[in-house]
Amino acid sequence: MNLFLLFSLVNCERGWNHRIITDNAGTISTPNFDYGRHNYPAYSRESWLIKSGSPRHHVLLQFTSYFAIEEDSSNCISDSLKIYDGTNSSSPLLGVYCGVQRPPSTISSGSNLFVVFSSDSSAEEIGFQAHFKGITMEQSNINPMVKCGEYITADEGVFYSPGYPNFYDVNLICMWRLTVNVGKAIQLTLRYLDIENSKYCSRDSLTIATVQNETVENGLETKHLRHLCGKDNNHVQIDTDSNDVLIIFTSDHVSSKSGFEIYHTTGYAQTACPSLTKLNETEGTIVTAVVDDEYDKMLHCSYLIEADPFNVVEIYVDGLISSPDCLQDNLSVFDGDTDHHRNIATVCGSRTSKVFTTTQDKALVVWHLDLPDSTKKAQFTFRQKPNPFKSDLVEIPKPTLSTTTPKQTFPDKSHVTCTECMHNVTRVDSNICHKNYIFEGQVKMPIRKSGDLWYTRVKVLDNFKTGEISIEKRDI
Ligand SMILES: [Ca+2]
Ligand SMILES: [Ca+2]
Repeated sequence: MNLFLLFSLVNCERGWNHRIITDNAGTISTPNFDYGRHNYPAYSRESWLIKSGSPRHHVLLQFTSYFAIEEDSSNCISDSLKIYDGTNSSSPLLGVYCGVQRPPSTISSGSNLFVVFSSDSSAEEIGFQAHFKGITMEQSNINPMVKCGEYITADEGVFYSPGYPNFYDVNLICMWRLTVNVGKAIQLTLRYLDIENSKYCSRDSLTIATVQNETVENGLETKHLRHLCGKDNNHVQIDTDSNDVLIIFTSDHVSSKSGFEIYHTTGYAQTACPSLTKLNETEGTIVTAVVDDEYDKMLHCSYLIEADPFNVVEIYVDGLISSPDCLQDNLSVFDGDTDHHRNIATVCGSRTSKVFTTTQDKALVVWHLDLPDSTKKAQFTFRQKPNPFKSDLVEIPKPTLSTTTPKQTFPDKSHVTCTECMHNVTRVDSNICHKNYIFEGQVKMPIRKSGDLWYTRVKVLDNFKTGEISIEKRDI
């Protein structure tokens, strides 16, 4: 009995087994998976972050027929498989699964899919096995008998679930990507919706998401607006703030309904650019949004350039056309990540060939137009370069001895106790890299000389960031 208790306790404390998978294709399965011959253990804590590694590739996850997870009467509380559309469990939930009905093929709207499996203390089953691979939107249609999904660039139109108004097929993944001109925002009206209903829309679902960002580093990033199933004929209107929208319809291998009809049109966006675009590449060129003459809203686009910690940012404005009045239109560069930092420059009119450099590893560039029109635009190039004021070695002032203190000589010993302590109280903040430490310090001697090395101790009186400091100066 004691032995059993001890064993349970150890298992209870088992941590999460988290994996990040960047392979283009592969297989995941529950612990001990053996094609039905073994069950997963109690207290399993497994997660997989599957990354397609490319903004063009979505993650497709397809389950084999070996699927059994303890089923309970309260929505998979005991043991469960959860699939999230993103990088972690804060991302939108696509489904929660237990029992013996295997999940539908699942696709990420962006470049990442997060899969979590957990089991409780009793009643284990054979678990699951699923194959994953990175696929493009063109490859996403997994049912060769059904044509579905397409790129749409028209400002207005209608599209339907396959076979509408007849029942849609089983085993579908259909993706529509609607892209219109910058400055416009896509509006959707769900004229008809009848999709097999399930908790969390885990079986059949319609997902509507906007494309937020496409970078080599982070892949395709999306934001869910809706994850729908069930019946709704109220002509729900969804006003996105984006000119780039993804709509994904998936169905599992049983039970169909008559699907959906979506009308799409465009309005003008509140702003023709995202409120904040983050840029962390080594260098790049940005051309701000060009709007058409009908666009009549204020334009305010912010670009945050994040350099490596030992770099600063150089910004080269080589194309600017705006009103000559900087109060109406301007391009502003700030020495930090917000507009509360020092304003390095504000330019307007027709200017070329201006170079600005930050003193920090972040720069904020803001492009503001009170009255945009199609002639106004800005172009700038950013580039990271080493911070000339920053190195691994922290410089401190050479200690000076007060005239009342006799000059010390250091015996040839590794440890020296000065007969008379030397003190040098000084502010050292101007000699310390601001990024790492913000403090006022009191440099306290004694200094110990060992070979060419001098050491000093710093007592931090008032620091704003936690951490320790050790100061070393060579070759004094
Ligand atoms: Ca269980
Ligand atoms: Ca279904």
